[in-house]
Amino acid sequence: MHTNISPGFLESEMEESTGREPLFQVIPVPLEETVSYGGGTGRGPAAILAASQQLERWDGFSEPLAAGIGTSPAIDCSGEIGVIYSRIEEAVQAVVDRQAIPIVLGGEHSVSLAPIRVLARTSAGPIGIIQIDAHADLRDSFEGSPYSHACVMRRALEECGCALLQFGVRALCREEVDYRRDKRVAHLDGRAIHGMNLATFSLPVTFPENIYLTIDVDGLDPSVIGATGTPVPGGPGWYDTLTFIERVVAGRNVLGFDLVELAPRPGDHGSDFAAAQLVYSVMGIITRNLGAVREMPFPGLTVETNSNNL
Ligand SMILES: [Mn+2]
Repeated sequence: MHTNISPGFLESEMEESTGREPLFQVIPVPLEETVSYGGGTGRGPAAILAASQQLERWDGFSEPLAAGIGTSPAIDCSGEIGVIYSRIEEAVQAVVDRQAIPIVLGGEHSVSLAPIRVLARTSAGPIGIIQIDAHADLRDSFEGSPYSHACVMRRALEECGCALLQFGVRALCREEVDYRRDKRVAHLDGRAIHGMNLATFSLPVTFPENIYLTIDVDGLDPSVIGATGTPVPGGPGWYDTLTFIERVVAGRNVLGFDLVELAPRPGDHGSDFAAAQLVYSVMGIITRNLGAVREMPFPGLTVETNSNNL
């Protein structure tokens, strides 16, 4: 049953079907169940899809949509969390089966466990998770639920045996600090990133080749995306985040990614648009890493040297 009344991602710019299967498949998951502070994440996917209509095809380097972007009907998020996970896993599995890249739009961060389960199960080797987040999400249980958004990375580590690198974390509880130390979870926290030249960052050579990227929008500084349930000051900015993603993706295989926790609020189109742009920019980074599209950087600030105009 088709229940998705939102437009497809960047549908306004998609041309007639080329007969080729799209490389990217967007799966909207409007889950809002365990959010602890401000609500509204259930409206995140629709807001991102709406904002994506305003994106330019050109992302600054290439036209990622040339690789094809499909959008699935929104996942039914009614019922028990286990049933919801099954529905998400089924949708993700269908994308993986045709060797495309699933992109899950949350919804609260709990949704990430479903694509991680599928990819950990189907990947040839271990997968490494790159988590951009203000929070560690490593609690064993939160407000009575082991499937709370505050526990999602703990579940991914324990259920799926993934490696993990956290980026931008700056709000932790003692339990999480201890767990990170005991499990030797790699992390570049908000304070460490400040003033760091991320262009020289490289993942440890031992980090898995197959990676999954999970972007909690509260990972970025609230001045970039403020529309989220639990904003925390001191996060990485726009270009720091993109540079970091370029560096971790380089030479690796991105199996899928998600963007979660956007909680749209009246009058703040900027947050919705930044979230849509971030999704599209990550598509661009992936396609260029694959060599799937022609790369042609902006000329930058080069001054035109036509002497007739001087
Ligand atoms: Mn999170």
